[in-house]
Amino acid sequence: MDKLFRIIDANVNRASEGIRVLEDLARFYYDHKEISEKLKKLRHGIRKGMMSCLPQCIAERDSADDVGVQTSKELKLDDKSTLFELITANFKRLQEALRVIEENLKLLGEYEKSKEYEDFRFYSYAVEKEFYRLNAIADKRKKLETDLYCLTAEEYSKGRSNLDVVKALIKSGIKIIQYREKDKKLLEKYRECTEIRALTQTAGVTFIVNDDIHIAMLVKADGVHIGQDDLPVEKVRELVGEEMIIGVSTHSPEQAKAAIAAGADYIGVGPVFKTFTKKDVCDPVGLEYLEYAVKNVDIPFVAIGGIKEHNLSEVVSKGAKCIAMVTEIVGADNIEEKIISIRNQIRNRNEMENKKGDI
Ligand code: 3NM
Repeated sequence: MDKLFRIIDANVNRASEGIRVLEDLARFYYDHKEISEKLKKLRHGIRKGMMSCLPQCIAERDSADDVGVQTSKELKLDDKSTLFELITANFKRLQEALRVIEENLKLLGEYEKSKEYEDFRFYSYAVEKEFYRLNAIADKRKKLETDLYCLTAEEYSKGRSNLDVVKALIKSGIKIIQYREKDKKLLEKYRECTEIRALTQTAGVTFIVNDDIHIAMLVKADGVHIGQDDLPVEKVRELVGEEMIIGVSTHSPEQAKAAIAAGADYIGVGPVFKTFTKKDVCDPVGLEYLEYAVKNVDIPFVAIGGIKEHNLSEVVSKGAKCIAMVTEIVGADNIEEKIISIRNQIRNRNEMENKKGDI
């Protein structure tokens, strides 16, 4: 029976090492204090629970003659290429090790202790779920990193189709495109979104569908954007899952707080200026709400509403990192030239603001 301590020893080490990998990811990669603390406590609990039998464990340890080492080296089953794989492998390592400890403790007559390890295992399942959410949020944030967010609006596109506009946007290097089309039939919207998804997928462009959650899901868009009168964010999350981006239009600090608390991945902040593109939107909230967002909103947000080349610098100098524009871009004679010009302005204005900050 002493050999069982050899198994327990190997699995306490296996579990602790697995947790270490995860703990350091939470701490240094995701900067997530809470999850990193939970893992640390779990690691200590697993080690501490075995302190009483540590002498037997050490006595039975014989890593030099471990018959599994060579096989592990040869098989290369532990190769990983994504963070997701790394996270999954280490949670599985942890949970499998805990199960082995549990079973062996039972054989050693340590039933109560085995139940403690069962609790650790169940706790690890809960932390695993939180960790995946963290990973999904990081992936979504990456997809939202850009300076210019473009939306379709065929009625203002100077006779060009939504698809033509999308092609021009992609060619110009736009990284986020939202399909927004209020007046078309569902089937037509679905068909257009299917084509846009294919184009954006190939180009590595983030694709977001306005309002129509079912279309976003069917075409496997990266996200869906909803307004204040649409389904509650929590319910949309239930439908679309953790991986899909949910954006919410907000027009006041209260709406921003509510959207963030409900789990929005980004918010629209606007309308900054008067706009005729969104028919049922409130009066402009001016730059005041944008200033609030810059100071207080800690998820990505996009400034939107009436933003044109001539007033762009005001928005950028207030600190907006991502600007959404509809008519200024889809209605331009030459979309590519327009985008180059807008981006130059954003860059120049940001450089100016940074220099001011350095003085
Ligand atoms: N959402 P343009 S304003 C789609 O404030 C949209 O939530 C807004 O169009 C909001 O750039 C708006 O042509 C329309 O003014 C923006």
